[in-house]
Amino acid sequence: MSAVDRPAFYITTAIAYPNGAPHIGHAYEYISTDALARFKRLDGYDVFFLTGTDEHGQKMQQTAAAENVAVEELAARNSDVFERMDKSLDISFDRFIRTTDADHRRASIAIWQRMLDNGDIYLDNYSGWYSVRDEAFYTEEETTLLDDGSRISTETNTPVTWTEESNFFFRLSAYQDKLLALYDEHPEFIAPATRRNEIVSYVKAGLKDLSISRTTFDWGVPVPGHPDHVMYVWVDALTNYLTGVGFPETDSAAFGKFWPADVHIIGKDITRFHTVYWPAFLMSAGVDLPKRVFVHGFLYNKGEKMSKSVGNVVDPLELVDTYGLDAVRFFLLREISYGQDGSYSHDAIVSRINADLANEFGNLVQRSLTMVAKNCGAAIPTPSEFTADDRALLDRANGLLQRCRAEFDVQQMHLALEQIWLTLGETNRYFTAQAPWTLRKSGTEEDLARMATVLYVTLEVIRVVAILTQPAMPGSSAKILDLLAQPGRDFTDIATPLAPGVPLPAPEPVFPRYVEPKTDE
Ligand code: ME8
Repeated sequence: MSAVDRPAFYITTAIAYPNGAPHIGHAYEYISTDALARFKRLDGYDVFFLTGTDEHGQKMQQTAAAENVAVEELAARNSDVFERMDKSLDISFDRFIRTTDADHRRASIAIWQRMLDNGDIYLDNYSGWYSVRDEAFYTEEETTLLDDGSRISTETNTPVTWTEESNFFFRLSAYQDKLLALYDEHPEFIAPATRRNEIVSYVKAGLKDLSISRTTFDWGVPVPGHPDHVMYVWVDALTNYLTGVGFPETDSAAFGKFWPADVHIIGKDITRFHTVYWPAFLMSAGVDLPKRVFVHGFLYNKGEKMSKSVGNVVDPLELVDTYGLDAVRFFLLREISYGQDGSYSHDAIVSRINADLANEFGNLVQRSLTMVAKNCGAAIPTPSEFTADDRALLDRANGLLQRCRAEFDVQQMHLALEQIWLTLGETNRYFTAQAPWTLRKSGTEEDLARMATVLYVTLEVIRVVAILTQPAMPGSSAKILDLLAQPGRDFTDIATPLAPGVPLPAPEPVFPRYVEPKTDE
């Protein structure tokens, strides 16, 4: 099928603030979004996967000043670090957008103009409590006065300062009913449901107009006709999702094909921006709304919060060096219920590597392929008639695609992987019960034929599983499919069973056990 015939699927991550190095929370978001993008590609979609960096705003300017570098330089340097990390993590993005890109500036000005033309932008005096770290305003009631006389946001514990300026405002208050109608008519717009409920209550409580320009610093997209104002960083940041597919050229092929986005993947701290402000901006600008915003949880290091601003950051690439890329990807996708908070620790990662990858999967691959190499002429064995047990297992493997698809469609990758591993568990039990090594020892013609059938069935399940684990573990899955000499790796290829007689390369271990490095005593 050519790209023209394939259905479109547009998926995005949040764009990160490049005011520091990426942490494991960022890596988690990219890996999970990547798994979703890869799944759709393998399932026949023409996927556009957008990620990148959010480079404007006061936070960036302040960090640059503190580090004594030009803000452009800080942004470029750190944006490169993010892009390099994406590549090291096998993130299959189609574009890495930077909000300092020229086309993004055009898109931001265009959306502003559309909101202005719709009568939703006006100039007014503003005073309020601003948190630079959150790049957000708080009302007095949303802040707490500390003993030392300073004030913080009650929700996020970040310092706030009293800010007074003449700002442009967006008439957010006018969108309360429209937003509530959206959540009502499209309950799938915000997931998981707990996030949706929070947002519905928040909007029901009433919306104030939103300050959307700044005059106290200049690192941002200038407001059209008012060069003394820069756009509030979130106006420009959210617009990246439109820039990525060609806005403001709404007649362009890319925009026609990919907008509205199928799903924005974000973390829980930016839900309000994506499910209240963003749809309101788009309604005002007369642009279709994204179909869904999926909110993932936060990752905690053994239960402890880490963030760039706090400084207890774990370098994702160090984890990859220690455990291997696919082990880290698998761990994050399998261990954490997508949409909920999760924790990682050395012991938890090692346990997934040794139990799920080495024992359940790697061992099965190694044992079956070694037997085939030694006893079946190093080629896909020729099965004889299938027994009821063989058929049950093959049917189960063939049904996996549908189950995985149902889970991936609602971003529940951990449940898809659980299904796959239940099937691997079943296959291990089958392999032990059928004991092909005993059949080989017996050596009768009948038993050898049965051994070939058992090995064929086992390899066939491994083939289907390896095709389906590609979104989670692209490298290792490809290696297994190489060991099975299988060029057909799309989901449509699942329906074509292994062809007997195809020569196989020498087996190699794919998922080694994690062994603690020896320490000097
Ligand atoms: O919020 N665990 O950028 P950012 C999981 N520029 N996810 C985490 C996390 C953690 N510990 N910490 C952060 C921004 N994240 C804005 C986004 S989008 C138009 C603009 C997630 O670098 C966070 O929730 O602070 C967000 O989805 C992403 O990492 C980037 O965070």
